[in-house]
Amino acid sequence: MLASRRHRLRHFLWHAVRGAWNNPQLTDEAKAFIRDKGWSPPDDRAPMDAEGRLILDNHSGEDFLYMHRQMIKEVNELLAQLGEPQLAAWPSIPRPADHPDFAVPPAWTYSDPSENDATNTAMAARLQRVKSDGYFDNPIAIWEAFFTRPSNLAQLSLGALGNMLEMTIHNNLHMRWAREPIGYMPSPNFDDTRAIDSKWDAADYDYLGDTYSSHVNPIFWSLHGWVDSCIDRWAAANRISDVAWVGTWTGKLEDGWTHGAPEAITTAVRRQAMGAHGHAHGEHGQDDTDLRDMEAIVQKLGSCRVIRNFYDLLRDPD
Ligand SMILES: [Cu+2]
Repeated sequence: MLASRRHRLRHFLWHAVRGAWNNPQLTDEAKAFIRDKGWSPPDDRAPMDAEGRLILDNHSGEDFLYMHRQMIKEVNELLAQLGEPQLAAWPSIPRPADHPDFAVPPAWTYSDPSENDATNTAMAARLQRVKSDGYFDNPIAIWEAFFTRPSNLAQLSLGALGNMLEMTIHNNLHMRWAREPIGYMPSPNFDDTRAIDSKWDAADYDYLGDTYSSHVNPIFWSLHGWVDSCIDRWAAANRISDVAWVGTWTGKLEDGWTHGAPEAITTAVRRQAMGAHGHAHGEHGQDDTDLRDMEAIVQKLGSCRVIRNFYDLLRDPD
């Protein structure tokens, strides 16, 4: 169900829009286009400023925590309806060789045909490092200790915590547990003239390094379960029983959705999961204006070359 094009596009676009919103390369025309389609973040709330520095006081980190909490909640609801067990969060980040189920997949020879040789070589080396045992000790275990210490949590707003988590431990956990993908989906930054090819909608495209596919991978839910538990630790450290969320952006609210109960998974995806076996009727039979709109926004962002993904951190120098 999570492999549907609709759900992939929602997750991809949610990350892409907010990640690009303050990028100077994103033109006013592109922003107006996105706004017009109902996909702009409220109050221009984005995690980074025009220089790429984290903004810690605008509640955008709450959006990150809230949106993924919503995804977890909805998948758990679906699983309950299907009589399947609930998602299980990592209680702590798995240590090297500790959990056979959560062994770190081996590094591979990174070879994205859209990149040059030097970049691929550098990305392969970075991948080796992120996946090494030493990388668990430093920085992962240090980040984990920092983010779970109540005295630290009592000094951070929830939005600051969300942004810091996302850009440090979370992004790197995605790449540490990523397995060699079935192929490299061309970033719309390179190929903005065509819609994302439907071959990337196949269930085995579950690469943790790409927001188009990461949520199709079971590790995503373990990892995000740990991230989600940080909300509860933060609330406990601050003696808050009911979080007063400000950042609750989950993407465009489709018709019939309410602000009180936004949905990260569309009703169409739900219907598909619950409905008839065999063909995914939800994606064809009904109105797919939302799909076409999302595809158009992806191309617009790509034309400005502003889409970033988890794998992009392999490109960043240490
Ligand atoms: Cu996500």
